[in-house]
Amino acid sequence: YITKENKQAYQYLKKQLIRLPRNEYVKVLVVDDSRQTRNYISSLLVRHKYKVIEACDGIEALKVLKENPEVSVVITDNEMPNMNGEDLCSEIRLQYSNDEKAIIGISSSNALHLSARFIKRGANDYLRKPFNAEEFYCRLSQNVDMLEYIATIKRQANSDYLTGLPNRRYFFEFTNKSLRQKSASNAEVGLAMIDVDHFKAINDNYGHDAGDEVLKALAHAFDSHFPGQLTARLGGEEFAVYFANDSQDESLALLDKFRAYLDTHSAGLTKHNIHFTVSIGFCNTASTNVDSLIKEADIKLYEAKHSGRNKVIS
Ligand code: GH3
Ligand code: MG
Ligand code: MG
Ligand code: MG
Ligand code: MG
Repeated sequence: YITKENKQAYQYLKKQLIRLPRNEYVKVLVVDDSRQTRNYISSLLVRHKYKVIEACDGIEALKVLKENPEVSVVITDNEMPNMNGEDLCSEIRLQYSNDEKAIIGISSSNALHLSARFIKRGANDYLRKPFNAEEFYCRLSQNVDMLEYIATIKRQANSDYLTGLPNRRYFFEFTNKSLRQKSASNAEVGLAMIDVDHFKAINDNYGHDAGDEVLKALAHAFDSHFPGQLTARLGGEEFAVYFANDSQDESLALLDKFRAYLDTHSAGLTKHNIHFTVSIGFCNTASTNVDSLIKEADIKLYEAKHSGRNKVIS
């Protein structure tokens, strides 16, 4: 169904060379039982630098999605053997949310309300065949924009603006989910509370900006010292590390190495050569509730503070 109109649109686009570099990161799954239609849609996508993968029916599409988790858009026909497009939408929505994958239904059927049916089953958009290539590009691009907006908002909602670390909200959601999963196996987890020593004095002596710089340097140091753990800024100059896969000895060794590293290297981490240290409280139990873990780690942190600071207490 390469219409004259489509051909004209092709020529137009060729001249315009509308190319969005981000398309190169977007992988689209094209689902249609007609090889000719698949080839046509794929050629439109490739022309705009999208990555493309194909499937000939709903069953194969689900398999392809499982094997290619990076696919973010599914463009699907409705009438296909084994599993049609509407059923495919429902199946996709059982497994993937709207913010992970966009679905665009495409059909030449005259069936009443097919567009509404597609959307009710979880599609984000619908195009009637034969379609205009430019409309196709616009709608696809809008759906990709939407996925990107959601990803940006999610990233911002879950991270701390100053340090870029996961924030309190993310930390609680992640650890509570992890603890629920672990409670079945009664596995032990560890939690450390890390607090900068005499941070108020740093602000007072060097200014608030220098204090911010210390917090950023500290967050940066987490990356190399806790590569397999979740680290977060819970607020102020208070940070947490969640150990889901380490023994108590391993966790304590990492924490004390971190503490010692800051004691000897922290001055070199900031512009103003500010030497700073941290106190750490650690607990390790089979709790199912992150609040109780934090409470326990906080008690240990308090002990670390009151017995001289710059130490790890468990
Ligand atoms: P301690 O060793 O007992 O932990 O003493 P401290 O001075 O570190 O603790 P305190 O709780 O008295 O002071 C924490 C200070 O952290 C107070 C607050 O103004 C400052 N603070 C909180 N958030 C920020 C921030 O984002 N940037 C800066 N620069 N300072 C912050
Ligand atoms: Mg078909
Ligand atoms: Mg304090
Ligand atoms: Mg402090
Ligand atoms: Mg504090």
